[in-house]
Amino acid sequence: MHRLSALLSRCSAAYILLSCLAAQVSASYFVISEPQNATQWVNGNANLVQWEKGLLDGVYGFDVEMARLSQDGLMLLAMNVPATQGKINLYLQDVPAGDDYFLIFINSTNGILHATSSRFEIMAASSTPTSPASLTAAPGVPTVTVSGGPNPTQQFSTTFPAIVSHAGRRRSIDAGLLVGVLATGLGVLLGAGWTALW
Ligand SMILES: *[C@@H]1O[C@H](CO)[C@@H](O)[C@H](O)[C@H]1NC(C)=O
Ligand SMILES: CC(=O)N[C@H]1CO[C@H](CO)[C@@H](O)[C@@H]1O
Repeated sequence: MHRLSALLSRCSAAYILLSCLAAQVSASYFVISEPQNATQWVNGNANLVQWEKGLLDGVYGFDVEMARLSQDGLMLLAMNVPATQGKINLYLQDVPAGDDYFLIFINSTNGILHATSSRFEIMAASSTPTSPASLTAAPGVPTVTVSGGPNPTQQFSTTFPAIVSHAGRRRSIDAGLLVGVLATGLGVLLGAGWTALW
């Protein structure tokens, strides 16, 4: 966790900076059960991501990001993943091989971190995994395509539809934000007028 916060605090993209400022770790039960430490993913394949979480924690969805321990930068993989889904597949394309990858489940809007995975390995296309336990892609769940390495200017590869259960809350937050923005704008206008008078 310490390493992650160090990593996040070093990141520079404005959007990530916002997450860094607000970063908080949610306290509820939330475990990424796949990939595990021994998991080896191979480029050119769909690979399974699976999670378990508390039912009553009020988390209906999250954003999936991937990072490396040895490098700065995040890969933004999927936004608004429905929590009840339980699993998604990641299809890898030209992702640099390395044994220091981990997944981050976060709400990148408010910066609340839900879970991080164990460290796992990504292998070059057509490599043969040596670990016996690597699970194959699950049928009937969405597959998100991931290409390339960390890139600070990239957007989320896939965005799922907005999570409906939060619609009411989001509207009220937006209203609050709007009032704040209007008030700030008014303040700036008043300030400008004041300066002009003098
Ligand atoms: C992230 O948090 C915001 C604000 O609390 C909320 O409106 C949004 O639905 C959350 N994102 C997901 C994917 O649940
Ligand atoms: C907890 C953990 O990360 N254990 C091991 C996972 O695998 C790497 C090598 O791939 C080991 O260095 C870690 O000790």
